[in-house]
Amino acid sequence: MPAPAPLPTIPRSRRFSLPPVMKGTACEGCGALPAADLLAEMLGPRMAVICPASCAATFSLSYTNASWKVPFIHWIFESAPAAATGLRHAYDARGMRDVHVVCFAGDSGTADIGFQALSGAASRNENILYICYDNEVAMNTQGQATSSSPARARTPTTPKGVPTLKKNVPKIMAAHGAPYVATAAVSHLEDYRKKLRRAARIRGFRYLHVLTPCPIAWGYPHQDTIEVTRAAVETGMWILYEFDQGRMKLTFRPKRRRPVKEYVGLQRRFGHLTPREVQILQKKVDRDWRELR
Ligand SMILES: Cc1ncc(C[n+]2csc(CCOP(=O)(O)OP(=O)(O)O)c2C)c(N)n1
Ligand code: SF4
Ligand SMILES: [Mg+2]
Repeated sequence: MPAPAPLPTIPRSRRFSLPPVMKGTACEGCGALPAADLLAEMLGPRMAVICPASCAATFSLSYTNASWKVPFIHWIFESAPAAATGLRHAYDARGMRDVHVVCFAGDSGTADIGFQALSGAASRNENILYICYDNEVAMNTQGQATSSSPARARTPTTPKGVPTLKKNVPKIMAAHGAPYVATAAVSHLEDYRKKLRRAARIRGFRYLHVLTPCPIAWGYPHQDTIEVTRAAVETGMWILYEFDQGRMKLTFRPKRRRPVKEYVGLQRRFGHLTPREVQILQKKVDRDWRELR
């Protein structure tokens, strides 16, 4: 029987200048793709990836195409860290301790349905690397709000804006005593690269939380993914830091923080906000930074 014709792929944004480690079927401008790309570049080929239901699972496997060039398991939504635990122990039993076992999961799979398994694996200090790519919605099922959605963002399930604050999963992971916890963003790839390198050297539970915008859910032109992510970091809406063996360090400090309105103004999901509401968001960011200092 002739081999099936390859499925058409959507071209990737020209702004991602990384080598094509991944060739998935993500939408153009998908922030999750460079996050996966750099992971594959840094840790491949001695890596196995467990990915719960999510956009990443969808763009990683389609029909007969697999994007990753390493063992890849598309796992059920709620228990990727439990599966990773089993795989880790299986590799160890075979003496394959140098293989990195990595969970690559969305924010809903991390902060909501997968949280129990995540907390369990962190408490047991399992020797796995967990990467949450955060597009701040459950995008694979049309963009419902998650507990990682930011306050006031409009989603299909919160048409008037999310009424609660974004859950701070990295801090919760640090409170578990995990040896390495860090945040990252696809606008600051060198910072992300360093954190992947550091995480790869440490044994025990490691957690990276990467901000990976989705042009469709956030409402901006697909070619602006890097600019939008950079605005998140430079306004202080997303803070780059690490907890290395319990010691907290900021890894990027904007010289002059840009006003929050420059970030929210780029996205339709915040288009309903009044100047007063933007001011409230600004005050919250100012408070967070004062606390950090
Ligand atoms: C037990 C269970 N409930 C619901 C779903 C449907 N489902 C698949 S992916 C998904 C959302 C995933 O959101 P997230 O983890 O943020 O990843 P994203 O899709 O945003 O990349 C949901 C609700 C499922 N697969 N399994
Ligand atoms: S819907 Fe958004 S998160 Fe999902 S693949 Fe497309 S751009 Fe990426
Ligand atoms: Mg998501």
